[in-house]
Amino acid sequence: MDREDLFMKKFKYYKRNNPKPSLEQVILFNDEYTILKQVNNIPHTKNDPRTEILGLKDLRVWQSLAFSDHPGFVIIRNPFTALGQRYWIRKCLEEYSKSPNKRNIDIDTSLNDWWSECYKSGKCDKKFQNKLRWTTLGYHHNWDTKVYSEESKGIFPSELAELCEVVAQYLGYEPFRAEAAIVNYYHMCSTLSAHTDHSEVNLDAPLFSFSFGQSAIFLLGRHEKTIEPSAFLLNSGDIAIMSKEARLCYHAVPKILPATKCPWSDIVRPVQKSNIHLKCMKAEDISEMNKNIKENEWRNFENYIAESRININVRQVLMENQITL
Ligand SMILES: O=C(O)CCC(=O)C(=O)O
Repeated sequence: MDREDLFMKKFKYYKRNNPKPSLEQVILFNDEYTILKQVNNIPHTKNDPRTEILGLKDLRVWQSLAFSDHPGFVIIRNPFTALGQRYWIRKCLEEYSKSPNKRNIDIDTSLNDWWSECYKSGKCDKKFQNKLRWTTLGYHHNWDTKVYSEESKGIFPSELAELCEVVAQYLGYEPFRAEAAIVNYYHMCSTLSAHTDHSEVNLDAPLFSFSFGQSAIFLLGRHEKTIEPSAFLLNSGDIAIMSKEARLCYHAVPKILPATKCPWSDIVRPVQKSNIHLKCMKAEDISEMNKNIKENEWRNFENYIAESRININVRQVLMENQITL
């Protein structure tokens, strides 16, 4: 007898709308959670000088959770500032969505600037806006062959690589080189089916997954779909890391849920030039972060994220000493 696909069973359960699934078994990161499960807070006595310009809070207040049932899986609970959330949401919409990054909409259009095109007529073309489902950065993920190649590769955004470096250092996963990313754009009815991420040559390097906007139920299973997955609620700003034993586990997103908190709307404080110690930071980087304080600069992005979720999924492709594929 075939062994039951318990992953699919759970996926269908959380996906359904009528009747709505119970969220009783979903692992929520409220304060009671710490009593129920193992907490793995990494004490940091020193901040990293890059945090503020990357839109991150001081490392000393970050909260990371590890799970005894899922070794290698870690969640850092929203370490982003409100301004940082705005910065990364805007990057994904305005910049990472431009060609030559690859996008699902490339089949239908050759236009470079999807975000500007959405507002071409002066008001938002929602139908066109909702067509963007993914973009790929760095080594482009090949959805058919699942094989990366040197011939299909763009420049990986340096700020995103630096963000991953700070998170990797915090967790002690060094050295990590961000070389490929998928940015997923979810609407309220979107799902992502069960899969493993196994295209990378380097399957020891962790995978960093950043969530912004509306919340998601994230299912994490094991190496076979016959094992029942756990359901986690990912909220805006949460970073999920799949490392070690969890790196090759099945995972999926069966449901997007309305966010109960909108951390991108919390009080925004400007980044002060005097706080930035990084040698490579330029005045433009600070103003790029601070421009989203102005409501008129931020409004269109806020409207998008009020009904959407964005996930940035970053991988190292090559082995530590490898230069090309
Ligand atoms: O959206 C998510 O949280 C997961 C995305 C994912 O698994 C992927 O892009 O491979």
